[in-house]
Parts: sequence; C-alpha cells; structure tokens
Amino acid sequence: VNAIHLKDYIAPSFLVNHVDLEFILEPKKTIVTSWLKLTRNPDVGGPLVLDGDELRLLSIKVDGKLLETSKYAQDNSSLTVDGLPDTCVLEIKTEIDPALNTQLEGLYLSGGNFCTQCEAEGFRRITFYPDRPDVMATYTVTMHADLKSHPVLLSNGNLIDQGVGKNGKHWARWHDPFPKPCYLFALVAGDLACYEDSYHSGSGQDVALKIFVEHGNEDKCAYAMDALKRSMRWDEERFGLEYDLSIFNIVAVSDFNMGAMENKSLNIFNSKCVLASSDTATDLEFERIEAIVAHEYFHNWTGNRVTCRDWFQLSLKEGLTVYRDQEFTSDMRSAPVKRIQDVRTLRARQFPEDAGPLSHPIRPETYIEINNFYTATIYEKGAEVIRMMQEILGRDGFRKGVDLYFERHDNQAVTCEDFVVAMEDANDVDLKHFRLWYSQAGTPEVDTTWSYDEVNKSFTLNLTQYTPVAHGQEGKRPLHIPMTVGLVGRDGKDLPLILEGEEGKQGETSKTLRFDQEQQSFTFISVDQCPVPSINRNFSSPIKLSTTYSDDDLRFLMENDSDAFSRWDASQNYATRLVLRMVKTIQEGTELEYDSNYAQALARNIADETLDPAFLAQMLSLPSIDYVAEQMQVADFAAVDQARTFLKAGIARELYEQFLELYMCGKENTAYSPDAVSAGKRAIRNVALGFLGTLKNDPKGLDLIVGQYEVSDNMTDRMAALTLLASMEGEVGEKALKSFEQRYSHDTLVMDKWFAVQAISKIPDTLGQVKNLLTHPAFSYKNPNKVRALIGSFTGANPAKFHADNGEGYRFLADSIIHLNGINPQVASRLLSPLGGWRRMDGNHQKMMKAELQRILDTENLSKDVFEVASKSLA
Ligand code: B3K
Ligand code: ZN
Repeated sequence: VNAIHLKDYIAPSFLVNHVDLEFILEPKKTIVTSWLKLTRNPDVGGPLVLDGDELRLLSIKVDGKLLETSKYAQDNSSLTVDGLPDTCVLEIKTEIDPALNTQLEGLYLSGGNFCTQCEAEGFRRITFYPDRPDVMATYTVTMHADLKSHPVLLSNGNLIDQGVGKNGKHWARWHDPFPKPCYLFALVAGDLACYEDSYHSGSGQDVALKIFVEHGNEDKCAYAMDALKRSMRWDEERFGLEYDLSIFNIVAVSDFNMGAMENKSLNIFNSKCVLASSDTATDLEFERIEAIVAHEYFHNWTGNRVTCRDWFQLSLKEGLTVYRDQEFTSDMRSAPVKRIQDVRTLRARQFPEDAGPLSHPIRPETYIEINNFYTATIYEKGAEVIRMMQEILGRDGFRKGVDLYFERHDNQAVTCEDFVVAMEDANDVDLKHFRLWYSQAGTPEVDTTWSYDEVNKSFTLNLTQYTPVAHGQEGKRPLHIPMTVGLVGRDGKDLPLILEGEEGKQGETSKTLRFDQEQQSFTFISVDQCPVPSINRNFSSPIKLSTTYSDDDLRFLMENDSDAFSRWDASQNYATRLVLRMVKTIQEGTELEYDSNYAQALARNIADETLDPAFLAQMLSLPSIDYVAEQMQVADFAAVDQARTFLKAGIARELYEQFLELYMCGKENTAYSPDAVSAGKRAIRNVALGFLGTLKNDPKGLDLIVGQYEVSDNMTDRMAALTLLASMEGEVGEKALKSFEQRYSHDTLVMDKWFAVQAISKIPDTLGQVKNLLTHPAFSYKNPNKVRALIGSFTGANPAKFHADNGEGYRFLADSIIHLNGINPQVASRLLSPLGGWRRMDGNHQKMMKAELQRILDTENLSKDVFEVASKSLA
C-alpha cells in the first residue's frame, strides 16, 4: 500500500481549460463521455496521467480521431496517454454501474435517484480525469434520463438548455462559468419535490433558492431554507462576501457518507442535515442543520472560489469554514454557549485523536487514504488555529487578511501558507513562530503557578508549556500561544490588568498574553489584593491547562468569573476532580462519600436569575464519562460511570427542590419554536429532569418523565424523556420504545433516533439488544445513518458497555467493520477509532482490543481506508 507525501508534490503536466460531459443515465449501465480541452503545463514535462477507478473504458479519441491502443496504457487506477500535442481535445467514453456503487462515492443511487459525491477522489469513479484539486476547469454537463422516473435533472451552474427526446427520455444541459476542481462537480437526476424561495443580495442580485427532497418531505424544509438565507446575509455583513450565481440548489438524499457537500451551486446533503419539523427533530438537530447549511454555503468562497492546491491543504478550507460557521452560530444564538459546545466537541473528539495513534498536524505530511483525514484535527483544531490568528490580529486585522487572501487568490488552488502570508502582509506582522501550529501535532499542555506579592502589590503568573511526543513526531518545540487571562478580586469583580513594563497603559480586565517560550512569567502590577486568576478565558488557545486551584478557588470562579466560558470550565474542572477522587475510592474498595460543596456552588448558579437558561444548562451538565476517563493514566470506564452516576444522584437528592422548580417553572404554554431562547428553556428543564431521573425509588420523578414522554408536542422533550426511559429496565422503558416505534415507523430519520437511544442505554444487556436490532426491518448496513445510529452509538457513545470485561463489545465492533469493509470502506474506517484507544486500557482489555485489530487486518480484500486506520492503531 502506497503512502502519499506532501514533499512529493509536483504540478500537473496538463491543465484542463474546459470539460464537456455527457451522461446517458441508467441505473445499471450509465455511459459517460467527456471532452477535455487540454493544454500542456509549460513548467512540467511527462505524459498525461488520468485517474480512474472501477471504470470500463469504451474508447479514446484525440481531436476526433480514435487513438490506437499502443498510444495509451491502463492499469486499475490510471490511464496514461503519451505523445499528445500541447493543446488538444481528448474524448473518452466510459461505462459505469451506479446501482452497484455501495461505497457512495462517485455516481450512485439513493432511493432510486442518481446523485454524486466526488470529494475527495470520487470523480475518478465517474470518468478518467486528473483527479486533483489544482486542476481547475469550467464545465458543461448534458444529462439524458427517463422523464417519468427521473424528471429532475441538476448539475452545477446555470441551466442553459433542455428538451424531450425519444422513448420517454428527456435531457438538460448545465453550464458552470466558474473554474473548479472536479471534486466540486455534482449531478442529480431523480423524482424529487422542490421547496422554493429567493434571496435578494446586498448588491441587488436575485438568487433563486431551491431545496429538493424526496416526495412527502416538503414540509420539513422551511428551517434549512431560513438558515440558508440568514447565512447569505451574514457572509455579506461579516466578510463582505456575496453569492456569485443566480441559482443555489440543495438536494437532500438518504444515503450519504457525511453530513453534506459543498458542490458549486448544487450542495448535496444527508437528509438528516436538512429535514426538520417540531415533531421529528430535536433542538440540537435544528441547531446542527443551521450550522451545516451555513458551513456548506460559506464554502462557496472558502473552498470553491479559492480552493486547495492538494489534499494536504485540506484545513485551508475546512478549518477556515468551520471557524466561519462557528462565528455565524455565535451571532445567531448565544456566543458563550456556542463556545462551550465547541470546546466540549474539541475535547471529546480532537484531544483524544491528537493523543492517540492517528495524531497528525492540521497540515498532515503523509496519508494512505485521504478520506481518513476528514478528522476533528483538520476541522476543529484547524478552526482553533484560525481563531487564534483572529485573537492575535484582532477582528479588523483578521478581516483585512481575509480580504487580501481573496484579492490575491480568487479562482486559484492554494496552500495554508498562502493564507498565513495574506494575514501577515495585510497586518504587517510576522507569524513565523505561529506557523508551527500547522506542522506540529499534539495538544500542548500548559502548567500554571502563581504568586501574589503583598508588599509590592504585584501578581506573577508562571506558565510552562510542553507538547507530548505524538505518534511519529518527536522533538516538539514551544508554540506561540495566545493566552487570555483575567484576575478576579475578592468581591468577584475583575481587577484592572497592568503588565510590568506597560505602566502607562489603561488597565483592561482581560488581556491576551503572548506565551511563546517553554517557560515564561508575566507580572501584573498595582494589584491591590490577592486575586484568583482566570486563565485561558474563552478558550483562547486549544491546550490542556493544569493549575493549582484549590476546590475553593474553583467554586469561587464557578460563581464569579465574568468570562462565561471560564466559569463553565471551572465547573467541569471541579466535577472532574470529584469523579476522579471517587474513582480512586471505588478502585480501593472503600465506601463512596458524597461532597456537597459542588452542589452548593451549582445551587447558587441556579438561584442567579441573570443567567441565560441555555448557559445554566451547560453549567449543570457533568463532564462525560469519556472526558473523565481521558484524565486517567489507565482508563477505567466502569468505575468512572459508577462514580459519575453516584455524584449525579447525590446532586439530585441535595437539589431536589431546585430541580423540581426549574422543571415546573420553565414550562411554557406557547407553541414550539426552534429559536435559541426557547431551546435554552427546554434544555434547562430537560437537564433538571435528567437529575430527577437518576433517583431510584422516586415515583414523582418517574411520573414527570413518563408524563413528558406522553404529552410533549415536540421531539426535543419527547426524546429527552425517551432517553431516560430507555435506560430503565422492565416495562416502563419497553412500553415507551414500542410506542415510539409505532408512531414513527414511517419516518426513517426518526427511526435512527430510536436505534441510537437503545444503543446508548444503560440496561444490562444493551449489546444483546443492539444485535437484535440489526435484523429490524428499518435497519440496513447500506445506509450510513443507520450504521452510525445503531453500531456507532453503541461503540462510540456507550463506553462503559463497549469496554465490557468480556470483550464482547470489541468483538462486535470488529465483526461490524469486517462486514462493512466490503460495502462501504469509508463508513467502516470511521467506526474504528474506539479500538485505537487500547494503549490507555489495562493489560487485559489491551490484549482483547489488539486481537480484534489484528483480526481486522487479517481480513481479505481489506480497503485502504480500513487498512490505514487499523494498521496505524496497532503500530
Ligand atoms: N467537504 C465535505 C466533506 C467531504 C468528505 C469526503 N470524504 C463536507 C464539508 O466539510 O463541508
Ligand atoms: Zn467543510
């Protein structure tokens, strides 16, 4: 198996100026003809090499003349043509079988409709082509299909012609005037309903907006449409970026490997990320739809107009676009709550990745299968790196850099380096040291100590940074870390900050320090009392912070920190500490003791009526089992689960009256609305219900849960209740699951929730239940959403069950991966990560996990995707 290396990059030998494509669409036999207008790249010699995968070559012509077979060579992944003139038109005819395409990459069928997914390397499964993002061409696409079964024909750009042909066929021709790499090509042909609206841009352009869905789903498009219009407005206002065509289409399909895809003017979405109604989607799903619609739309500039030179630069478009969608959501909803959610995700997904066998820098240097690199590191850490630049340059400086980036690179395929250079040039700063964030993997660990000098009234903060050796990368260097700090006085108010050496300056109450050496001390002067420092406010850098806070300090910050993020983080920190202490007690076999100080600090937050309910809901949500286990040398999921449940029940008992009141008072009689304020009210009520639900033998709590399940008029509340009920043994849980199944058996997306809620259940035989559900008529290995809902939820979101001592969880995951390898390698490979965590387990679990990884590696016909992740995990 060959690895690809960044250092081997060479520009393409031929450029494609224009592509004409013709499709005769039939499920089992589609004929694709392409006419490539080629020009030799003057800088690069060598033959024309086209990529191809599972294609049947029918013929090749050069400038209209059939090419003799001696003039070209074909193997199973490429077609090489030698001796071409410097400019010519190459005509290639191929045959493909969309109906057989279960990988869902290239041209495939979803519910009988043709659709495509080309990023990263799917276009080579449609026709022979230089399938690399630095080859950019304009496209004209003609599709022929059966009129009755496939009345809607879509591709990128504008519809320029259409007609009806013989034998019940029709055709349409689309032209995209913007040069693009082939990974942004898309085609859809099917029987779809259309939900329409329009957008009037700041400069006066009208854009027709259309969302295409399977018939019957028209009533679930309004929210996505509204999110699209708000995204378009926001990008104009925040970044001065307008849409550039008069039509923008979204198509929702049921079978899709990821969330969505930003194809030029024809975004294709997983239906899960489009369809929503109060009866079928939860608040979190509404929020996710809003974010993904925005993300794909924002790619029109960050990704499409300016794209990546090669796939090592993936974070150039993904990190930047995630940063942009995060900012959008903060503006639409609560900024502190969004920051907290994003940090939760980063800690849950990216930190473990960066500490494990698949650790890689945001700009990787090597890969075997690029699809394995659509990771939390590229996306979420990539966004953090962009955010740090914004922190360093300020909002205006950052905007200037973005403007210059577009001025220089519109319609180009560029590198991460080009982006950083634009930031430097626009602001006249040097980001040389900062660049290390692009090439160095691993999460920096920052240790802090501090001291207060009573006599001189000064406060000194000592910072030490260290990045652990990650897989394959030694010799870590100190990074340029923007560290935002504040000092909180006894009365809970921020003290003015004056750094030693900056005496003349007006004291701000939050300051971003430039921390760029292994060890550094920062002294603040004129500090008239001993404060509690608040460090890495708003999570100004993606690091692991270790502090010498006492429990009292943490409680103090939980109640007083003016930075909402740090206030929440103090709460997480404290709860984590308590659970870890209890884990130790469990492991030592002594009696668990409950510490009520934490609950009292929570109580004072509950009593604070100025707090936003959505924020309070975050304050009251304990750190996950995974997060706490991450903090242990040797992870013990069972003990963490037990300790966390004990703490939760203790808090529930102690704050019983408060939770009842939160639950009762938050009740609203207005109709459901998915907006952030209403969602926040539901969130806090459901958090309260969750605490009440931990109390065994409390009929009142159980009544509330059952009552909420039965009467709620929206999926958020119904699902919150069902989640609690599904973890209860016996009739009450079974009854609710049965009724939910009956109510929603017609709705495939809602059935995914039904699968997932059973997979994360705490009942004793969850795995047995999951295995039974594999034969449920609504389950299918061919549908990625189903696989993730049932198998992925059990193996990735039920750690205490997955790591069961008998190893059954591991065996089940390996069996699933081996089965899926032959159906859909991308989906199979993505399921693997829980097994890669074996280094953090005890010897017995390690042995079982490694054996399963080995069993996967011994499978015949292993895909590159699964091979890469499994072999790196075991190494
Ligand atoms: N760019 C796509 C992801 C493609 C994944 C290919 N395996 C969606 C996105 O990030 O917007
Ligand atoms: Zn993206």
